[in-house]
Amino acid sequence: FNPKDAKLVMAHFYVAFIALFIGAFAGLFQTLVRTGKLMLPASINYYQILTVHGVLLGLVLTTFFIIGFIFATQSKSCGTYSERERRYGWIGYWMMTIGTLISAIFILLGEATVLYTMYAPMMAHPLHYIGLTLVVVGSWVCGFVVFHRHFRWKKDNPEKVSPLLSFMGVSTMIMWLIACLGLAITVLVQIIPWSLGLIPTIDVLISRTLFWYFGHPLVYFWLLPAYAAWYVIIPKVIGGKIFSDSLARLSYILFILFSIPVGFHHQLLEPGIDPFWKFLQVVLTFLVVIPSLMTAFALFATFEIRGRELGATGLLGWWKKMPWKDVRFFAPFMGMLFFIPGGVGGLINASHQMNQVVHNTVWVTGHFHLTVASAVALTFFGVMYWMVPSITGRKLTPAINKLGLIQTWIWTIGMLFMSGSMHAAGLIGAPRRSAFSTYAGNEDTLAWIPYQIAQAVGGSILFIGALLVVYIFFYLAFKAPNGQEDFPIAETNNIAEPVPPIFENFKIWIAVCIALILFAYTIPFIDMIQNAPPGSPGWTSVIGR
Ligand code: HAS
Repeated sequence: FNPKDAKLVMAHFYVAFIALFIGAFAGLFQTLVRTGKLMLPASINYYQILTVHGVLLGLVLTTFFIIGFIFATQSKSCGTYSERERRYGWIGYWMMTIGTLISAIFILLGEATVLYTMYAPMMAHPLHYIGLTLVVVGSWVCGFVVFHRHFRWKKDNPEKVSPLLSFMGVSTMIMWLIACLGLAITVLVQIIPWSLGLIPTIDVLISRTLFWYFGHPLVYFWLLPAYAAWYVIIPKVIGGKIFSDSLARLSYILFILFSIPVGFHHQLLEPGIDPFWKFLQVVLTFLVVIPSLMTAFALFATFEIRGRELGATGLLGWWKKMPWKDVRFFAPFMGMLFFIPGGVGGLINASHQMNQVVHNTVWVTGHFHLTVASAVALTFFGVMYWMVPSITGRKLTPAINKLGLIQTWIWTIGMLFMSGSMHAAGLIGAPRRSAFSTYAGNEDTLAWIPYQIAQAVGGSILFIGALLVVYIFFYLAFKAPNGQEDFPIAETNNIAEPVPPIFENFKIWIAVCIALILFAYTIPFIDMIQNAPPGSPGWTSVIGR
């Protein structure tokens, strides 16, 4: 692996794992506060640590790890970056790092206690938003590096199908860029002028709608790199092949198309949006489930084909043939298992009537701890265990492999307790995003307490899991013995259909994606602007209605 590319990748991973270390402390304190047994010192506010937790783990850890991962897999599959591409990679990295530091300072000063979702009506110090803008713009610069490397490869190999991992990196970044437009508009046009005092108020509905236009694809920005590992890395780790290159590409194309025009499923209970458009976006939400079902199908097929090669029989005979003692397989596999209830929870959330039961309860927190904090996080850990030694010229020793297996079990057990009790408490009405309160000894509230204690037990176990993975990361980066570690990239099964050339034509998919966005959002936005209540003229003064 090219050492200069390795340096760039590792720089991203250092920030990601430092974010995990600090974010995990904030998570532990949150679960303890919610039991009612721990009081934070008066100088620290519950929402401040909730913001630290959400921003560091949901935004910083993920974005830095994902960009490092895409750089590494692209450098390996397309060949190393040119000096110029690498220079831009570093520019993007420093923009993101400086942006993170600025935002972190204002969160720690208590000037930006607005949670990771940061939409109006809560307001932070303008520099917090400017810091986050730098993070996003830095990630775009990195995105352009990924595009450039991909199309340079295409130019050098005009007749060939592009490497699958690079295709996946490009698809992820296309979706990310289009999604970020919503965030950029609300932050630059509404929120920053408002927080600077240039405009007195802003339209909260428009701000939230623009945020969720971005917020839902954000979750697929987290998911798609994990899917890349499931489709391309895991088959190699188990000694098999990719079930179908075309199927994998098609599922990424479907994510480009359907990830974005679905933001209303986060706003189903919000007034001011016509039910027809909510219904339409719920239908589109169910369409974005299809590529995940395709992924599940492809994974089962991969496991079964490999199992049969090794002599397995029957429907689930493959189970006995998998390399359970190899953390590179075991950690992502546990992530896959978590994603089954996580996905089912998503379907429940997206169903309009059921959303009324779960919205704004701690059920939703349980849902995203199964998806991003389990399926995605365990896959990232599984990748880190081999990627760090592989690109830095070290070895994943048997002892560290074993420690990784223990870490995966700790995370799994902690999450079962924490997320399980979050789901249960949510169904009996426990709100999300709230510090401990018995609401003056209300009976319903008292029923939540045992679940909140179970959450704290799970949260404490998870905290140990987080410390362990951070330790393993730094050990692998600095202390593990020198050697060679495999960079596992699977080949495609030769019985699979060849990739249709249209799959590589991103222009078509971007055009369809934009058409779908315009269809799903134009009339609702016209409605919102026309029906903006008097007193929400921040929007008016900017647009000049
Ligand atoms: Fe979600 C809220 C709907 C997926 C994250 N979601 C959130 C929030 C986050 C989040 C962070 O409709 C909270 C935002 C906030 O702060 O307010 N979500 C969905 C749907 C899906 C979905 C329909 N979410 C995700 C993923 C996330 C994520 C992925 C992060 C990575 N979500 C919602 C809705 C809300 C929501 C509403 C708003 C709720 C509210 O009211 O506020 C779908 O994409 C899920 C599809 C997934 C599947 C599972 C496929 C299974 C696979 C594994 C196969 C396993 C194998 C191993 C092969 C259908 C691929 C098996 C081996 C054996 C032996 C069995």
